[in-house]
Amino acid sequence: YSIRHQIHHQTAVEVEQLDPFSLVADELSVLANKLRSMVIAEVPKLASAAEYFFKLGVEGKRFRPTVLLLMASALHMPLPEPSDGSVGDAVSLELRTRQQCIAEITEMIHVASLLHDDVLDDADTRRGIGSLNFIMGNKLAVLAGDFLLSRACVALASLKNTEVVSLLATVVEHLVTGETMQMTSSSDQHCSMEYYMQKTYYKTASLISNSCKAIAILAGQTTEVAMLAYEYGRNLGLAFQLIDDVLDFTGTSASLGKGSLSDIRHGIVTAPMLFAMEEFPQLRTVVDRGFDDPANVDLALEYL
Ligand code: GRG
Repeated sequence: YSIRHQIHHQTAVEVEQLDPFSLVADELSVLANKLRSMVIAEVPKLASAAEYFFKLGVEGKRFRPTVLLLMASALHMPLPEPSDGSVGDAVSLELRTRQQCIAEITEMIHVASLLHDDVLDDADTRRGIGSLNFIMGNKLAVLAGDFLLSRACVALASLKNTEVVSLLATVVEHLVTGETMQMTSSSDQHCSMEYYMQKTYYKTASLISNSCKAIAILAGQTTEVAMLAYEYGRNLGLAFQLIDDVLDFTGTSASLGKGSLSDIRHGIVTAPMLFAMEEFPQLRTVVDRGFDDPANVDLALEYL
């Protein structure tokens, strides 16, 4: 309500200049504390691994929670009165708290996927510091990711909404599917914009779109509104990854918080390369040679 109230009293230009992150700054700091309390583990080694990316200063941009908290504000609806005259389910949380829970679950799934991704890519930096696998080794990084997924599942179950559980559980399958599709993105048969967009949906947009839809479902919105929330998240997620893929070519290690040119070095073909291949078909032969040889990376970069 307070966000809607703030926006209502602004002119169109002022609304355009609003910083979305600052609109939910208070809720983001509540979320940060909640996440820190949710990732406490029994065994000290696992505890320090699990909390690694939830510490102050290395929390990341919090893009997904910000989108979800804003979506929650936009779709805020009162909880229906319990029909049986009771005070309501003892564990039923306030709607807003339930929606905040989606933001927390989404961030935990996201961080789990980053931890596993860094192991798969053998990446040594993330968010401007050493990746967890670099600091504590691959084994602990995999286990910490599994631990976060488990905590996300428990939080998801506490919402007691089977549709929402199913949506977010499917997202984990999508993340794995997208990551697997990416492994063959440079092969001739997969070098297409269609394949790239499908992979990008699974790898990045599914988490954002399905969690936006979950927010709408929890708010008791109609199927139509839930689908609009989903479409909004899907497009935002696709745009987010497209920009991320461009930045991989144009950014610096300092601005990215991790090494640049990481995709091409891993033989991953993304949108900038696909556009360049459309314009320069001879780039195909460079891609076919693979990018183990740095000279071939340099050659491909000349076309971009
Ligand atoms: C264990 C859930 C799980 C998945 C395994 C490894 C894997 C399958 C999926 C990886 C998916 C992945 C890393 C997609 C990239 C998404 C992306 C654009 C990440 C960067 O997001 P930012 O910029 O990161 O929001 P910060 O650091 O700001 O949170």
